[in-house]
Amino acid sequence: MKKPNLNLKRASVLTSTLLCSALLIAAPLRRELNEGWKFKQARLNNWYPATVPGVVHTDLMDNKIIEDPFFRLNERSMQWIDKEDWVYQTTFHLTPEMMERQNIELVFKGLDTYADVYLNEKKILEANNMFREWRVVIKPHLEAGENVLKIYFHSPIKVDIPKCDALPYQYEASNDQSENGGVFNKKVSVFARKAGYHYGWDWGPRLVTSGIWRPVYVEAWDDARLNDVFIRQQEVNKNCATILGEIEILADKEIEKANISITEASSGRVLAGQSVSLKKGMNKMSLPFSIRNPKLWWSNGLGEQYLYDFRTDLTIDNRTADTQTKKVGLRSLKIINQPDKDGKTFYVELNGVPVFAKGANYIPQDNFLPRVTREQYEKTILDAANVHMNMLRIWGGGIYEEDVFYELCDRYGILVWQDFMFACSLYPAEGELLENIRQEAIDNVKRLRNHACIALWCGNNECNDAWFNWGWQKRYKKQNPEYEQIIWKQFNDQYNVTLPQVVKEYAPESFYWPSSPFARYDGGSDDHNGDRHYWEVWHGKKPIEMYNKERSRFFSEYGFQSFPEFESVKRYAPCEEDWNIYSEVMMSHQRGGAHANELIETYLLNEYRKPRDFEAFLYMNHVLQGDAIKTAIEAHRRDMPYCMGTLFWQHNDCWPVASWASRDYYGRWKAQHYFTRKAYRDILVSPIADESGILKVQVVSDRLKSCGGKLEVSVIKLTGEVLNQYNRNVKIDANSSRTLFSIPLEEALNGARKEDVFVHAVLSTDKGKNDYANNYFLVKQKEVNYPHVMITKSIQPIEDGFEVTLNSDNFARAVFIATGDANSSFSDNYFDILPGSSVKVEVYTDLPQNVLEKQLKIVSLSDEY
Ligand code: BMA
Repeated sequence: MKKPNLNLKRASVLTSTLLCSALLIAAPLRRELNEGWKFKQARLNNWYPATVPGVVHTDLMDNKIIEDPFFRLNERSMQWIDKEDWVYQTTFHLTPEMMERQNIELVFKGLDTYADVYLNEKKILEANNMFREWRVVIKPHLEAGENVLKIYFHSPIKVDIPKCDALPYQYEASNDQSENGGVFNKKVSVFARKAGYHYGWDWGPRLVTSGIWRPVYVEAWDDARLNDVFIRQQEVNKNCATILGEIEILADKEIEKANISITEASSGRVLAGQSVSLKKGMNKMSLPFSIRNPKLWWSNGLGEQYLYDFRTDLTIDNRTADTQTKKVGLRSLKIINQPDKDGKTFYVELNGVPVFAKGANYIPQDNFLPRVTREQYEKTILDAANVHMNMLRIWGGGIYEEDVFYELCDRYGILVWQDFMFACSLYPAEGELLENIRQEAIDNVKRLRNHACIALWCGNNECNDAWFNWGWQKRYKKQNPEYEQIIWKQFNDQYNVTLPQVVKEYAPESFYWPSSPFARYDGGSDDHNGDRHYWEVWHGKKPIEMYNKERSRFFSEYGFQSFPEFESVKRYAPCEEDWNIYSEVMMSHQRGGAHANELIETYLLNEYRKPRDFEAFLYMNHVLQGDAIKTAIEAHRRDMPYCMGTLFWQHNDCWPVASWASRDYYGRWKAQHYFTRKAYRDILVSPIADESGILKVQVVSDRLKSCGGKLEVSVIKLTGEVLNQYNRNVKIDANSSRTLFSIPLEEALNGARKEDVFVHAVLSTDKGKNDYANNYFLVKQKEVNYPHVMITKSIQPIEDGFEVTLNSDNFARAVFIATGDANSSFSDNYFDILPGSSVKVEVYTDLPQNVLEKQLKIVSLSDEY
């Protein structure tokens, strides 16, 4: 289990340049403007203190003007905020040393969204895209003493409603909750280059923010500075990495002689160096170099995540004018999308090896983005790495993530499927707006292209499928064929021309995929080409066992809903009257509506028996969700190499809600996340009975080397009697999926009834060091004859908590342990205890032993009926 790395470099705008500025006289000076800010409603006069970076909702909360929007029904009374304009203001002095520099610029890493910026009452910028960075020359407008920086944020709703009203047609935006925002059917989200989920989603509230959401700083420099460094990996293999350092230098005058070099910081070895003359303006140069026998970067589970520190130095007159260090993992990464006998493949090839992608879809961690801490980022990525994920998909309705997200993915080996920020909508992509989109793409491709973790760039989420398969194209055509043509042209210009051009120009070795899911340019997705979002289980109401039948070359989405666990529910719905999934409060935290609740209930009663109360319902909902996704993951892995990826929907929540997430907003793992940890291990042992009455055990290995092992398959009564036990010595091929055991089920059952037994398969490998176990049931959970269980516990103190040993007389299914409202975490949960056996769990908690003894709740499935 990987633990947080406390020494992780702080991701801030103040990176190496600032550190060096103390030592090197000429280096650019930077000063973050994060102090002294105040804000007000534009049409009123009361100023309040503000936090920068931040957004208006959190500032209103900090000043006790509004309550927590996530609590009970509070979101509803906060819809006025996005219809107001807001003003943020601060004053600053620059040191004489900064003021003396020839060039002084103001840099905004992010403004949300329609922002007019004034310096000393002079308008210096009109920003209109949350995802772009803005840099303004301010030297001419600066005062030697106090400077006033004021930012006027226009209501994104008021700015965009007229654009919506002016059109004879509407742009589709299926998740925009305009009614909840009090603007009827005016789906304005498509007009703003702003995170789509702010306007509501089927797991998210409508809270449309404004604010200085990323750092703002002043940068002062003389002569020249490094504008950008791209460590372009042209070809990497185990013998050699061929690299081009593509460097942009901005000079304020002609400089006859400068020197540029790239050094491997840890060894001090200079890899490339060149003497150059600089012209006034932007200078672009390429420094080729190679590294023999490079240490390669691997995704989680396949090897080390080695990162080189490449330092680029710009020297003028023997003084370092600027320096930048990039941490870079060297790897060859390709997406193999080639015709084969079944259709067209879709998989990651890393350092020449086909990699089965195991992971999840990721949405922003909060509606109020700037308050997500580094610790939360680290936990989020570790919660992926520690359940053996190797990929996260940054979904297109959120944001291009913070730098720290990608640094952590580089560090822990999580490949990133990066969507551009477009989802489930059509966008007015022409003229200025298309140019705005192009600039946004350039900013973000340039910002992220050095990260080893970036696996691919993808045009959007589901827009292509929506056009062809959800009836959108037909609807426009019916309304007016001209509208269909206009919108399709914009669509094509955006996803099939502009975005791929940007990727080709700024990250030439990267792969661009027009949409997710995608199969071909003239139609929707399918099951034998490209990637697929499979929602027939859940949205399509198909039975869970369909996961065992449906195929794809790469499942980039599928999911199953659950509510958060009871302790989490109590934080946002604390009143007893709330404790019913149809209560007003619970419904407001279920954005799939009553329909989604009914789906959970229907699936639950199809698969399990009736839970005895609300709390039991929440627990059983978790087991249901966990079992469903476990079924899907195992099926997808068994189907490799036809299928080469499985990313469930979704890794996290942005507020407390019923959703498809496997961890709730407060970071608590649901059953699904614990089940995922087992299902995503490097080796999967997956028993399954097929329709012809054969019980087989399939073993899937992601390892790059073959290994031997002992496979033991037992058919056991839930009360403990072993009916049959089979032992096989097996060889497990590298990167393979094979059936290593099969037997007629009748024979294995030995006359026992399916309802009374479970199949237990264990593979022991690596000289007995590793056991891979799995339990399998031959009937639906509601038909299993779970006997009543007696679980006894004993508790031993350990560092940071206690070791709890649980013993059960009979088979105990999905044993859930909880410590009430205490903030505890568990080494495992929702685990099975075999009849007459024990399981040891570590509980990390602040509770003293006597309180834990009293408070520890232990539940298993048979108790909850
Ligand atoms: C997928 C996503 C999201 C959505 C989820 C659940 O298709 O792309 O837009 O939230 O389904 O419905």
